[in-house]
Amino acid sequence: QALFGPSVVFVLGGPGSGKGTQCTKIAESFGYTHLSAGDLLREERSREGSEYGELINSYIKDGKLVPVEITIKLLKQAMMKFGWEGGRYLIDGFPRSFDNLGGWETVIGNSVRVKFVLFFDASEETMQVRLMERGKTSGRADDNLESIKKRFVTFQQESMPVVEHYRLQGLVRRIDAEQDSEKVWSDVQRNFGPQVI
Ligand code: UP5
Ligand code: MG
Repeated sequence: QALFGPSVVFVLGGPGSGKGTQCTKIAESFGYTHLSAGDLLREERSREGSEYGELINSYIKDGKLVPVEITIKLLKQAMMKFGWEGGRYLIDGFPRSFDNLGGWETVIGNSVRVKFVLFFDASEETMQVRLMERGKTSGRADDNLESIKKRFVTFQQESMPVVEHYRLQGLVRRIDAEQDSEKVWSDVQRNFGPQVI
């Protein structure tokens, strides 16, 4: 394990489980830099001159996982930009498949320490209601019923096995994400007290 490299907390959970909402709060309160893989992909999609724009757009709309090389490149670039040595990162929404995990291990491997995995657990019913509500104003290409259903399938088939992989390593801290935001936040905070940093 790297001595001075960055450390990361992976934040996983289904679409609309509240990852982004809680990561914003964690970043403010506990001095982490929040990197949402989805946000990085959406930025890259709209970046002038990006060679991946079209590709990213079609994967996101279909609720499929963008090829890991692209996601890793964006994550690594962001970590270099905000500071590699000693950086503390919340990586939101990655790794979401074994293929993602393999890419991480190949490119990043032991140069970054994975402290733990925060897992937001919520039912599809709850997540669907939240995403449909957000879809009224979000402008996100994937906040419609058809894409949401596809995102759920991808999450169950590809992402849950990664959560299970980390659970077997004793790295997963599960949060009941069905609760209202304030309650979720109070549970989340317990994982970032001085004793567990
Ligand atoms: N809300 C939040 N918490 C609430 C609570 N406790 N009670 C009531 N409402 C709550 O929250 C979603 C909505 O719910 C908001 O309106 C919020 O106010 C409300 P949010 O915090 O945004 O949830 P989050 O889990 O971040 O939902 P998000 O939609 O971002 O999850 P996804 O995982 O689907 O989206 P992401 O941006 O990570 O990925 C999008 C797509 O990018 C993927 O489907 C995939 O195609 C692609 N992608 C990759 O290919 N590879 C990657 O590594 C990452 C993404
Ligand atoms: Mg999000």
